Amino acid sequence: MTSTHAPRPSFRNLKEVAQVAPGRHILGVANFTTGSADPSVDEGYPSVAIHMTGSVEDGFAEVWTSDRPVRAGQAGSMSYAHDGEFLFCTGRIPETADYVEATEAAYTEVLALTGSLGYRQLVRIWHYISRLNEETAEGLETYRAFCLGRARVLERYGMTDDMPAATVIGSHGGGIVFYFLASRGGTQINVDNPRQVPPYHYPRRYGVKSPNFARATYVRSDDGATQIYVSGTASILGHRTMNAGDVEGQCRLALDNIAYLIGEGNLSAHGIQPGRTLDDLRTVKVYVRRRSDIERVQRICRTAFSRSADVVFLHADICRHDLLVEIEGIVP
Ligand code: 3EB
Repeated sequence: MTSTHAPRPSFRNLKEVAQVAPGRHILGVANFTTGSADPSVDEGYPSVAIHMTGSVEDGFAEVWTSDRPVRAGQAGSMSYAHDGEFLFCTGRIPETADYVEATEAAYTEVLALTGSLGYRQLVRIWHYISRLNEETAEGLETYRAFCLGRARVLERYGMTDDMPAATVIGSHGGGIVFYFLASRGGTQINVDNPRQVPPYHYPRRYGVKSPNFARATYVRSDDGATQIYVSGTASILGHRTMNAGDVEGQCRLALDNIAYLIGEGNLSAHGIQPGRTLDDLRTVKVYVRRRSDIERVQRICRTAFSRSADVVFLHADICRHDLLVEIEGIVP
C-alpha cells in the first residue's frame, strides 16, 4: 500500500489501540465505550473516552494515524497532536446547566488553539452530547443550546458559512465530548448537497441559531492524496424530515443523500473529480435512535456498503426528535 500523508482512521479493538503499523504514528484516539473521560496525552498521544456503548464488548477505538512523527500537547482541558500538516484535538465540556455559555467558551478555545498552532483550517468535527434532546435549565433543548453557543463564536470570527463536515449526536453521558481535525491550509473544498438546504439556512423553527456545517469536506494533502469526509447525514430533503416513523425509509433516504452528495454530478459541480459511490466509503458510523431498530438498519447497510468497509452501529439520540437514523463516513 502506498503511504500518504493524509491522516488515516481505523476502528480497532479497545485493547489494540497502540498496535500501529510500522512507520505510523498515533495522531489521536477516540474510545467509544461505557463511560466518558477527560482528554489526556498520557500515552504520548491525545485520547478521549466517549460514553457510547452499553457494554465494553461493543466498544471500539477510532484511531487516527500519520506517517510522520507527531508532537502532542495539552492546552487547558484540550489534548492535541500535530504532524506538520494536520492537527487532531479533543476536548470535553462537563455536564452543565448552561451549554450556551460552555459551548461558546469551548469553541473560543478551539479557535484560539488552531490559530496559535497555525492549523487554521478546520477539516472535520465530531461532537457527542449527553441529553441531546432534553431541555437545559433555561428551557432550551441541549442541541439548540449547543448550536447557539457555536453560532455566537463563529459569528465573531466571520465563519458561520465556512465550516467543514461535522457530526452532532447523542451520547449516554459525560456532557459534550468533541474531537476534530484541522490543517495548515492545503486544498479544501466544503461540499453542499442541493437536495438539502444548507444547515445555516434552516428556518428558525429548528432553533434560534442554525447549525453550522458542510455536508461534506474534500481535502487534498500536500502529497496529492485526497479524502472526502461525509457529515452525519439523515433523512432530510430541503429542510424537512422525511419518512417520519419509518426507520427503513429514513435509512434508505440518508444513503440516497450521501450517494448524491459524493456522486459525479455533485462533486464535479464543486470542481472535484472523479465521482464516488457508497461503495467507496470506509470507517462508517451509523447512529440509530431506537435500539430495537438496529437490526433492520444493519440489514439495509450491509448491502449498501463495501465488504471492505468498517461499519459500526451505535445506539444514539439524533439532533431532531423525528430523526431515527444518521450515517457518516470517509472516502479515503
Ligand atoms: C441535519 O442534517 C442533521 O449541528 O453540526 C448532522 C450533522 C446534524 C451535523 C451539526 C447536525 C450537525 O441537520 C443533524
